[in-house]
Amino acid sequence: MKNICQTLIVAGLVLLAPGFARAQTETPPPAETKEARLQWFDQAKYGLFINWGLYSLPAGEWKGKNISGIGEWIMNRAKIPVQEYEQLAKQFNPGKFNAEEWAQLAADAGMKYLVFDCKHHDGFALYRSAVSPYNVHDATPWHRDPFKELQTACTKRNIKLCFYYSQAQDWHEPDGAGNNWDFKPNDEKDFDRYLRDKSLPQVRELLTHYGPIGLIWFDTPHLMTPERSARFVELIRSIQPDTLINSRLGPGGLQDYQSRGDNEIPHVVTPGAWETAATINDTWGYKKDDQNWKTPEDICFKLVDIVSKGGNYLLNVGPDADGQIPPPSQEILRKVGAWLKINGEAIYGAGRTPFGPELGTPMPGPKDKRGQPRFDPKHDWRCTTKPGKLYLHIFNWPASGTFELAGLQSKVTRAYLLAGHQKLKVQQTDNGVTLTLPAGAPDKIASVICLEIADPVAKISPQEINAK
Ligand code: H79
Repeated sequence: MKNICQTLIVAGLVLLAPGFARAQTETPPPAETKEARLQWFDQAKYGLFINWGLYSLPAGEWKGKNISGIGEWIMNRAKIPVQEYEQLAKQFNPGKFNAEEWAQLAADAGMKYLVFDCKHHDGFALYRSAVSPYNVHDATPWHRDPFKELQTACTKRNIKLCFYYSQAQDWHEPDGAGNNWDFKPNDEKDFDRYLRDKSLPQVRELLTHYGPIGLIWFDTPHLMTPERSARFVELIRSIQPDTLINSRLGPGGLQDYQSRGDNEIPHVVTPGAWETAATINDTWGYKKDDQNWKTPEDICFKLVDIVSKGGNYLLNVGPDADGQIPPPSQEILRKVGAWLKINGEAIYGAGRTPFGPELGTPMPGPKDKRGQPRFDPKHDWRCTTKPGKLYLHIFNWPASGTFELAGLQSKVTRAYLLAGHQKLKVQQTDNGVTLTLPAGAPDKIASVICLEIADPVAKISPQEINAK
């Protein structure tokens, strides 16, 4: 009997072993290719960026003077000495901070990832750091770790937790880049000492103590070299090989995806994985006088425009020093979120437009201030795609009662509004299709029409695929 029991137990263990081994490794194996790493990012399309720090206290004003420019740059713009700026930490006590509310706002807004500013150029860490006492837990009367709280709140809602980290500029450190009002100029600093003693160890902490990190958003790679970039890449891949790295780490080759210029949306369809990070007013960090809010219509247009060109939209809010995301920001985000509730199918995981003329017209003449050819954009409609489907996002509802889609050669099998699935009449000719529309726009932001087509990828006549 004993022998039989032993045999059964051994056999059971052998049978259980594969499942047991799987249960032990909670995280899936690392993605082998960049494309596999990027899968969630391509699905996600829309993320919340949060610039929050000591700069939220002065909120654009220093010693009674308005300091022009973006709010989080106040230390640099007013050349505030480190000893003075540091004192702000003693006042940082955000009684209204609530990670659950922030994450819920992102969820209500339809955002799928959240990028939290864990250390901006001012050098102050917004998480509990053992590397430097200049951090939110140890240097403020608040003694909390907002990044930890956000980890819990985001995990609950299936929002990918990500962080911004200023790897090169650090105005608090003698050897960090950027502060030439307290310290030596950049070319006389021991920048490698700063990387070794603060920047790399803090990135290590952030990748070790906060669970899976979706992406790291590096910025302003002053003094970075290919060799210095490689140290970060090696560190990141050794701890969390699936974490995406944006293109502002430094020279040494594109890591995982391209960050476009701040607030820059390309004019035309753009290959590869890319993201536009942009402000909801004119600043990233909170500024009390900046009330120049973009409208929900504008944010929605930018989201659709970016997705139709192949990118992601990382929209920023600047919470105030109490920890409150300004109510106008919240209202805008929720309005776009309500639109996404109905029309999200045409955004999440959707592909680029197969057309082009709807984006606008290239113009002759000198390049613009970003060095791009000049372009006269159009705002009437945009197109996104899924296999066998075209989504037409109509921003300017035609008064004629019909919508002409020139150049579509694929047979349309069904046409309907995403809102309410109301069917639309389709007339197909050699030149494309004509849709008969209801008299008024069903949605005041943008009405989305789904065309189901007989081909997985739409066939378009060549003359309609310009502007690319
Ligand atoms: O976190 C946000 C910005 O603080 C950061 N990137 C986004 C995501 C950023 N770092 N540098 N810059 C943006 C560009 C800085 C431009 C400047 Fe200026 C021109 C700095 C000094 C002159 C603008 C104008 C800021 C101060 C005056």
